[in-house]
Amino acid sequence: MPRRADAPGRGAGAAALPQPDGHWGRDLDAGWLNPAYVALGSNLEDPRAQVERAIDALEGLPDSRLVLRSSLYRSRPLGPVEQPDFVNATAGLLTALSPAELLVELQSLESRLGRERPAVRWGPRRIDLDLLVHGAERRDEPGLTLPHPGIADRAFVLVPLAEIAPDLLVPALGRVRALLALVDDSGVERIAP
Ligand code: A4P
Ligand code: MG
Repeated sequence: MPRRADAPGRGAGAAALPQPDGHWGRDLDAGWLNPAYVALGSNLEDPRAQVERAIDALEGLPDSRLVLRSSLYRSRPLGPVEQPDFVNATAGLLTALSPAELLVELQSLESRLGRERPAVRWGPRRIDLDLLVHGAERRDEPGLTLPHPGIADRAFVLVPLAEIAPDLLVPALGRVRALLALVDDSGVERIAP
């Protein structure tokens, strides 16, 4: 079950975040908030602890609130590199940060959590934080593509995302539950609430 980030262990209902149809509401401190979704992955040095630590750290992002956190999932590695299984999860935020500002914050969090750039593309890593969706944003710029280009064919993203936001409309792609129905999710297994 998806969990409200401020109430670990309690079910929260599926679609607690608004659809990405633009600005959502005004927050007294932070200004206008957009829903944003983040994918987390690790397959080095106690991956489960790495992902849990990273989700906890999302609570501290500036001008943002962590609203939803998925369960943790073990997944078979995707890609050409032989490497250990991953632990994956997703989180839902409400944020006043722009997409570029949020990506900078996620990358700085990766560094603080000890991420080193993998020696090979798609290689093993201690922690990876990808920005999946930011409101209704669509962009393809050096350094930032939205929605994240890997969403539609990655069961290790769609399974945890469908847990917290099955009705989320991923810009230009469709609803999460429909995208999930199109992928083979047999290599993704829930391991912790
Ligand atoms: N970038 C562009 N758009 C975005 C975005 N929306 N979110 C740029 C995050 N980053 C974005 O990312 C490389 C560059 O992508 C950055 O410079 C950023 O500006 P990175 O995190 O530095 O490097 P990476 O993660 O090694 O590369 P890449 O291509 O993002 O790898 P992926 O796609 O993250 O795949 N198998 C399983 N089961 N589970 C996994 O989590 N992960 C990977 C890595 C491979 N296989 C996996 C998993
Ligand atoms: Mg990445």
